[in-house]
Amino acid sequence: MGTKPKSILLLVLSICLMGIINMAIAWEDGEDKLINPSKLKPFVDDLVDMPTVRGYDVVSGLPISKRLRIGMFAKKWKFHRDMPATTVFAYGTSWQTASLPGPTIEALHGVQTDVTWENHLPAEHILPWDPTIPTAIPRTHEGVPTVVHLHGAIDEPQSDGNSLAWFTNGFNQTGPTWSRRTYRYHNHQHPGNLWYHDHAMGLTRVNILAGLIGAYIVRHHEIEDPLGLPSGSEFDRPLIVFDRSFRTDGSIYMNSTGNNPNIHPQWQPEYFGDAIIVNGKAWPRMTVRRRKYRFRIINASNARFFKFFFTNGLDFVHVGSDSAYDERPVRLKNILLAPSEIADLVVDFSMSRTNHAILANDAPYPYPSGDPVNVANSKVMKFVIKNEHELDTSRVPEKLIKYPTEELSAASQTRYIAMFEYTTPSDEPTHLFLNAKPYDAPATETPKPGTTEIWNIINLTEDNHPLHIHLGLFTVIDQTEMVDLDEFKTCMEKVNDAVKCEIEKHARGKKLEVVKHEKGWKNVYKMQPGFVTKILVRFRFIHSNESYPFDATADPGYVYHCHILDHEDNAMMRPLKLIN
Ligand SMILES: [Cu+2]
Repeated sequence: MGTKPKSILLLVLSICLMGIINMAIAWEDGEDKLINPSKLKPFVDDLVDMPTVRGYDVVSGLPISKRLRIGMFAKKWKFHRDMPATTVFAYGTSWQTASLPGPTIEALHGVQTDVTWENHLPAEHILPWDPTIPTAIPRTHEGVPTVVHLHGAIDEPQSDGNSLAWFTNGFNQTGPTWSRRTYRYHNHQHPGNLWYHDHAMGLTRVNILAGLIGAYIVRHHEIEDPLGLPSGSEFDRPLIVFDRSFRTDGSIYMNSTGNNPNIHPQWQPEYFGDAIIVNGKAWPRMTVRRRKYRFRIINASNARFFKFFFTNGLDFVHVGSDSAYDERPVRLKNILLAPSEIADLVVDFSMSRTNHAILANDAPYPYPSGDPVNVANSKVMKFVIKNEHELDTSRVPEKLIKYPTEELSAASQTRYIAMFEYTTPSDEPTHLFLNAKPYDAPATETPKPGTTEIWNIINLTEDNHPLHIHLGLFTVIDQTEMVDLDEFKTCMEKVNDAVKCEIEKHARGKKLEVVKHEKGWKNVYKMQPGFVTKILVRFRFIHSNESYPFDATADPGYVYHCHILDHEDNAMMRPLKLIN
């Protein structure tokens, strides 16, 4: 007797408490109830390692090529201890093993990896879709179009993941440039860091936001082992970082109303989320030993730049940028990473005077003149450093890898690439173009295989755009501010010809120095607003200086684009068609 009223009281109390907790972690955004990220406790989930898949077999001690089957699956994923599970799209060798990010593919230089990318996704997308931007639309309006691009790969056009080579579940429906089920990755290129991700026309921002990303490493043991860098799965790890917002039911939140809904019902110029996710966990923690670790950090955000630093002052030693090693290591206090850029870093925790280090971020968003970071998105992850000192035989050598360089005078062609943003009279962006041309206008960038070209990227917008070129790698020569920008812009809007608009007369403002750790070979670079950035693009291998062993002129060709995914989709992307 008497226990009944007590248990009712407990029930009422707990309902009240749950209501208070719910109010504390939820906030309203129109119809959507969102999780307030500043109320989620950071550093409570352990960092997760993605499964590893070897892109080669070993027979009698020798590596031989291998064919992998990697699927895309809808499944539930737990981003944070205190959040309900989230439906995501994930890559994996099976539904059970699919992960976010997908498995890390380990490839060997000189050993071919074939991958059959299979779409097992449901009929409907989990995120909003905007049919008014240039986008893949299946005939039956059923299925999620996908296609996989291996970012940083030097391979034939048919395996490059052309945006219009998309396919739906079971290859049921395919895009106009689709040609094959199995992609061939030769791995003839220099060792380094790549990543695979979706690239479907007009859907890249939502397919990647849903989770279709993964790391791919090309290793070359004869060249890399003597460097002595931290190695093995414990001390050499990819960290894939991105930002997301969630509803209280755990689902990924993306605003389904555009900033100009009369023109584009859904499309927004930039997606930002406040929860920072590393290897699929929100603000994870990792216990490390007092020694050196190598982290291959990939920024897989749609639009967020990260400026990473350690709150306890620990240094980064930068050893590679994007897919290529630096010539020499560079010691840094912070590192700025645009969407899709990769930083290959060594961190020596034996130098830490504290027993923990928080990896933090202070890049405004949009970059560089947007909002400052807040409590939630200024934190990335926490390293808990063990006390015991230990013998660490790994090292950072004085010299890493030097690739053949080239004089500007060797360039066979000079091109001008202008970045345009278009807005309504009230200054709301409607779309962005490269060279004022839509994606489906005939290719104007048509280099010859084996050559080197100078590209001048003219940023006429107010934001920094990370420009990514497929196939070719480049070095950044210089960045020069434009003077009398309005006059030049007015001319460009009328004539759209940088030479006729006297670019040389305008490109004579202050110069920005290319920072030491970004002087090597890159495949994406941050194009400063109001500046002309001169790059030297090489359409042959950087390590051997040899031309490609495959037909780079084949259809459907390649692309180059802004890697802010919301820009790329609408439609800051142009064909790159090699010709003989
Ligand atoms: Cu952009």
